[in-house]
Amino acid sequence: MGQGQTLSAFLDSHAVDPQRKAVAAAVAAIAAGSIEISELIGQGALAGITGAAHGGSNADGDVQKDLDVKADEIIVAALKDVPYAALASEESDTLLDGDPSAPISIAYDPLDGSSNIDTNMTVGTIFSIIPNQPGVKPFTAPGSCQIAAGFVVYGPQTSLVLTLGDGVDIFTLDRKAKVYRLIRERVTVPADTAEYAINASNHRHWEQPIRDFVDECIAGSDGPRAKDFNMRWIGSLVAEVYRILTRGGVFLYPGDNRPGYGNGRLRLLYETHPMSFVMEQAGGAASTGRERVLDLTAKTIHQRSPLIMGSIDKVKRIELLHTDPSAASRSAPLFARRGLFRV
Ligand code: AFP
Repeated sequence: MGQGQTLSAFLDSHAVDPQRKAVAAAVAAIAAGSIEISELIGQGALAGITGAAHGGSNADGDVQKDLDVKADEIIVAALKDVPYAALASEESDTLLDGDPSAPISIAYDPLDGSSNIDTNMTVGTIFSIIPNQPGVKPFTAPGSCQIAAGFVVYGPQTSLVLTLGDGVDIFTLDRKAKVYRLIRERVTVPADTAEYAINASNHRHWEQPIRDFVDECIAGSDGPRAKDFNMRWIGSLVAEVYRILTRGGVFLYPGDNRPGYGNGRLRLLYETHPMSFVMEQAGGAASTGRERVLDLTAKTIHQRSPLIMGSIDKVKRIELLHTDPSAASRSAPLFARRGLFRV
């Protein structure tokens, strides 16, 4: 492989047996569909894309935006010649059946982060490819059974992050040639960094271990971690993951005590499974706080799961706070030492 190599050449080198040929065809098809989605997003209102509600809602009750539905149509059309047994889409209540004897099935979120479209922010397409076993119901295996996964980030560049089970590679769209070209090979998550991403407005809804971790970060060099941290929250999973692959850190969307958020907001089959596979393949970790996300098996297509992923040291710290609450340094109240609010 070399920098600048096209995605199709990269995939050709992978396609050495029927299942891998099907994986290569699926990735190439999703990539082709993503080029069309990228152009639509880039045109925005000029192409009638405004992020406005489409009038429908998905299985989880999320209001569907015009581009959610259009992106799903594009991906389904792109996959028409790919040998899949079933498709699971965020935008569809039920599975889309294909050829039961096909070697793979695919779960995907055609447009993640769609609430950001009208604000001209980064969105993406996420996909997970699993082996199909004739006679076995699709999507009933743990996430560790995935054979490929990745996502497209529609940002300043349109880039495809891909794992075929042997590391993570990143391709950027060459808009003139309309092909993806390899820009980063065997990507690894930087280990020790000081950045965390969480929707801090939910602080009062979190379980104690999450509060403990975030409060430690906020305490910074005045607290038990003795170092300052930085925070990001983009509201678009693909952008958070791409940043972590670039400069490390940790992303948290935990379960919380809001009604319906006991397992967080993200969906297992087409968000947390694929992102966890990518993160582990890049030398990071992905957990619910109590267990490895890739050990989870979906009971329903749109099942949610907590997601805590990124640099291993941060994920392990958060898991420790779940298993050993005494590891928390709650004894040092946030402002006591500085006397900032000393009474
Ligand atoms: P939308 O697709 O509805 O915009 O949700 C995006 C998302 O699933 C994920 O991409 C973000 O990380 C997360 O939701 C943001 O959730 P909050 O809006 O609760 O912060």
